[in-house]
This record gives sequence, structure tokens and C-alpha cells, in this order.
Amino acid sequence: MRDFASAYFTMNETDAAEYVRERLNIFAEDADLECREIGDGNLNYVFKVTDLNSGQSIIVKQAGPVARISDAFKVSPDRNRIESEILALQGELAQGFVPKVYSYDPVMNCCVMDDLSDHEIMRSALLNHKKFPLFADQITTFLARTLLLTSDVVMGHKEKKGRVQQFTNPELCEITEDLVYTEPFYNCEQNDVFEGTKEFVHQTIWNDRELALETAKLKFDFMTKAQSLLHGDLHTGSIFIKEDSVKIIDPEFAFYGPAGYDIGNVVANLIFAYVHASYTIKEEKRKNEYLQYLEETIAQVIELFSRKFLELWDEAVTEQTATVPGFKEWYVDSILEDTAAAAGLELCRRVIGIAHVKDLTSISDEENRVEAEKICVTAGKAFILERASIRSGNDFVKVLRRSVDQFSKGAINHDNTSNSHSISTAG
Ligand code: SR1
Ligand code: MG
Repeated sequence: MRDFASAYFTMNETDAAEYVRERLNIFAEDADLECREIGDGNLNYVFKVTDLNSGQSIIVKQAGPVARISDAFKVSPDRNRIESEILALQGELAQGFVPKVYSYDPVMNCCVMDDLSDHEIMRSALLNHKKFPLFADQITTFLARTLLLTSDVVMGHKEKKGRVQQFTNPELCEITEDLVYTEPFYNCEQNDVFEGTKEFVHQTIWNDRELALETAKLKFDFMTKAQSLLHGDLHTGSIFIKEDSVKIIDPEFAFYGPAGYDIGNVVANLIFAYVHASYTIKEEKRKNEYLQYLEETIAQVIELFSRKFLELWDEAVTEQTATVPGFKEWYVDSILEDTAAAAGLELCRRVIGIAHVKDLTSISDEENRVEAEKICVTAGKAFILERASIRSGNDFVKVLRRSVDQFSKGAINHDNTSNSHSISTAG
């Protein structure tokens, strides 16, 4: 029998099944346990343990001392504590939007949570061109509640500073500081740019001094602006979805940072899906419908977030100075500016840096992939440099369309889609 109580070791499938049997009180005594490792992320091991008698299943997520993607990334297993604690907190702040956590084990650095196999990973669903009409409404409820209710606007300031300490996450933040804010913006050895896109990146990104300055400023905002408790890695691979439900997973990058970081990541990853669909849906009408759906979703995310955040502000504000007329509008404005910047950073780093997205890498035709990547980098750069004037849902869509028009040789045609999205926010 393995010793799970004394010292950490990285589990295999047999160990994880034994762990569940020995250490947890979830399944019946006579359960017939089957275990499969199903993780496909960059960092952790994810075991699905099923009782073949009852069909009941749970997830055991284990954090190792190095990343799965490369031994070069030494990452504190404490991220598993952070993940367990933030999931519990987010479960209170935004009920129904995160999996339930049953236990956290600081020796084996693992937590046990709901199995969400009845949902699918949103990135995969979007790559299969599925639509989720409720998504913008759902994700903006999650964003408005988690970002406002953890901030100084609502929390007692001493309690909030305690939270900042609880969720100080230096190693995972360092990954973001390097992979998102630094390496993509110079010719760093670790970058991994598709051959056909390289020259373009050299000219438009690495040779641009204004961009270097603006991304440096943004990096210092990320490191110093302890505004809200962020998920910290809210791409579509961190979202489980089905028709009527959204579950946000994998908050191991959580820390106190600029609220717009989470919103911008959602927007950028919808744009990756948009670009992927542009080059993979062959039938013109279906393609236009799908692109229109994604444009509307992007615009709705911005508009509904702003509206819900302002409404919740009026209900929940406790900080006296935050009630001064004009303050909340100024505050939301700065979140939207940070949202544009974060969207731009994510769009650039997934093309240029080490961690890619399947939306782009799965475009099999080389020329199309290069075109798709140029659209993302161009939109990304515009979101960063023009962030001071990007505020409405329509502003975000306009930047995307402008970048598309610059490169797509007919793959994307806007003639058949609506031109304005800023008012279609019925959710
Ligand atoms: C070494 S981790 C690379 C990336 O995977 C995570 O999901 C984060 O996005 C990180 O930047
Ligand atoms: Mg992840």
C-alpha cells in the first residue's frame, strides 16, 4: 500500500485510485474504481476516478513541482492550495459557476472536486463551431461578482489585504510576467513563432519601440495593481460549458491584480475561435452566421459586464469615497482600458510565445495559419496601443474587423454580417 500521509510523490492512475479509496469517504466500500489521467493542460495531472458499479465519478487534480509542459518551469505545488481556496470562495461569490471542492491535501498537493464530464471544454466546443447563446450573460455574472466583491470597493480594507496575502502567488505570476508581458515583445530565445509568421512578428512587434514601452507599463500594472482577486488564466480551456451551464475551472494562477485581465482573456479567446472559424468553415452562409454569433458574444461580454458591474456596485459598495459621483464610471472605464490591453497581450503571446492555442495551431493550411496569426497579432497590437479609446462592445469588434480586413484575402467577408453590436446586449 502506498504511503500518502508522509511525503509527496507524483501519482499514476493506480495510485490515484488507491488514494481515493484510502483517503476519501466518497465512494461505497465495495466500489469498483477505475482511474484515467485526462489532463491536457500545461501544468498538472488530472485523474478521473469512476465507480463502475454506480457510475459516480470525481476528479483528483495533482500539482507537481515542475510543469508538465517542460521541466524548466519549477512551479510551487502551493498553487493547488490557491486553487482549492479560490474555488471555495468563488463558489460563495458566484454560486453555481465553479466545481465543488471536496478536499485539499497539502502533502500530496492534490484536491478532489466535482467531475464535470457532462460539460465540454469551451475551446473544443468552439473549434467544432458550437454556439452558446447564454455564455455572455453567464460569464459576465461570474466576472462582475468575483471582480467587484473581492475589491476594496466592497471589502473591509484590512480583510482585503489579508486576502491579498492569502492569494500571493509569486511563481505562477512570474510565469505570466514572463510569458505574457515580456518574452513575446522581444526576440527571446524561448519564443516559438510559426516559421511563416516570423518575419511579420519581427517587423511589427519586435521592432516597435512604442509597443515595448506600453507593454512595459502594462507589466508594472499587472505586478502592482492589487485591484481584484483574479482567476488569472481565464482562457476558453479554463471553461467547461454545456447549453445551460458554465463552470470556471483551473484558477491556479489566481492573485490580486487588475480586474480587466480576466475579461480581456475571455475576449481574446473568443477572437481565437473567430479566426479559427474563418478558416475552417467552408460554407459561406454558415461561416457568416457563426462569425456574427462570435462578434455579438464579444460585444455582449463587454456591454453586459459594464452594466452588471455598475448595478452591483450600487447594491454592494461599502467604501465611502467610492460613492462620490463620477467615481464608479471612472473605475469601470479603467477596467475596460485594462480589458483591451489584456486582450491584446493574450492575442500576441499565443502567437509569439511558448504557450500556443489549438485554435491557431490546428489550421492545417500553412498560408491560412500565417494569415490567421497576422490578424491576431495586428488586433493584439491595436488593443494595446489604442486601449485608451476602446470602451464599448462595438469598439472591440471594430478592432477585430479592421485587422481582419487588412489580411484576410476573402476568407472573411463582413458584407453579410451586421455592422453594429453595441446595443445587442439582451443576453
Ligand atoms: C508553463 S505554463 C504556460 C501557460 O499555461 C497556462 O495555462 C498559462 O496560460 C500559462 O501561461
Ligand atoms: Mg490551466
